[in-house]
Amino acid sequence: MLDRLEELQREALQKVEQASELNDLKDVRVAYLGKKGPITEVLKGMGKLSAEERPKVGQKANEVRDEIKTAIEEKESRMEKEALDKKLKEESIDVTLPGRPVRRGNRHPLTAVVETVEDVFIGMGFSVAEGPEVETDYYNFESLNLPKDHPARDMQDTFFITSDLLLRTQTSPVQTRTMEKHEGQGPVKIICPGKVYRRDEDDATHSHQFMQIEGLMVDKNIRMSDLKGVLETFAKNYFGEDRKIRLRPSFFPFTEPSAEVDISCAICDGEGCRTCKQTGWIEVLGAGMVHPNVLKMGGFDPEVYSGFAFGMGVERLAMLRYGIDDIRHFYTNDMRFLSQFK
Ligand code: 2NM
Repeated sequence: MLDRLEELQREALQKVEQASELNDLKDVRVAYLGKKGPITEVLKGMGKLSAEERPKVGQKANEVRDEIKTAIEEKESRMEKEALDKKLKEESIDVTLPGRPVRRGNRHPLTAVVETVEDVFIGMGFSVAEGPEVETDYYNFESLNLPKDHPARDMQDTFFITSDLLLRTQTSPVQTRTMEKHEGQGPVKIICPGKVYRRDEDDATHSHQFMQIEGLMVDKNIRMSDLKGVLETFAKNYFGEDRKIRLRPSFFPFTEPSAEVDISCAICDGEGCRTCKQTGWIEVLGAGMVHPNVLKMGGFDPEVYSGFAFGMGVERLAMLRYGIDDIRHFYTNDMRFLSQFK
């Protein structure tokens, strides 16, 4: 019987050795240590043994059972540990890996230009004023000294919503609205950036929707030289320290006198090139002294107050700054274009 027990032990330990999964060990446990297993059988048959043999066989059977049990438990815990190690390794995260870069957007080039121009004028003490894009005939035309029969009011040029409501054709109505708020008390120093609308055929240089920045300064003793100084400071800040400006006589219904303002070409430094059409100058602004009628309608006494105003196209500023040849690029939302302005 002792031999039989040793044989069982060898057999069981070998099977433990060969077990490749936890289920195999379970089988070994049931087969050798279970109630119907061979060791239990041996113990049951002990009654037939002599008093001398009985304790020896009993002791051996207990030893064999303990050895098998220990072997199973050791292997079990080893396998469990291996399974856990494997899982941890497979599911581990390398926290030292560099992150996936977040795609960074950028401002639209027109927004960038507006903000740059705003900074220049804020630096000279101006505030930024905004107003509605849907305007009344009064604010868009009447208050700006554009009489009823003026060609700019033509259906050809203006998007009318009703006979009295329209999409503003300039940002000047914001300036009348701001003057009204000041109730005849200076100073007024504002710039008005924003979208404006005109019934144009779209081409490389025209769009039915575009952006303008207009400026207005009203106070006592404002003169043409103040306008020149402010615009020269703008030209130098926006286009470069070496820029010069020149004023040519012109006409606008809301200013008198009026001028076209040229800035010396930043590309050829005034020598003449393709961009300035060999003139050395680039036309960038319209400007003038605010017409007395406009001051009056804004609530200011033209005998006491005077002012200057100016206006410029944002697309044109952006096209000159970045060398863009077609205005339609600004509105087609092509990422190949837009992502170049980071
Ligand atoms: C321009 C050119 C000249 C202008 C005039 C006014 C106002 F409201 F004071 F009458 N705002 N903007 C003005 C003057 C605009 O744009 C080319």
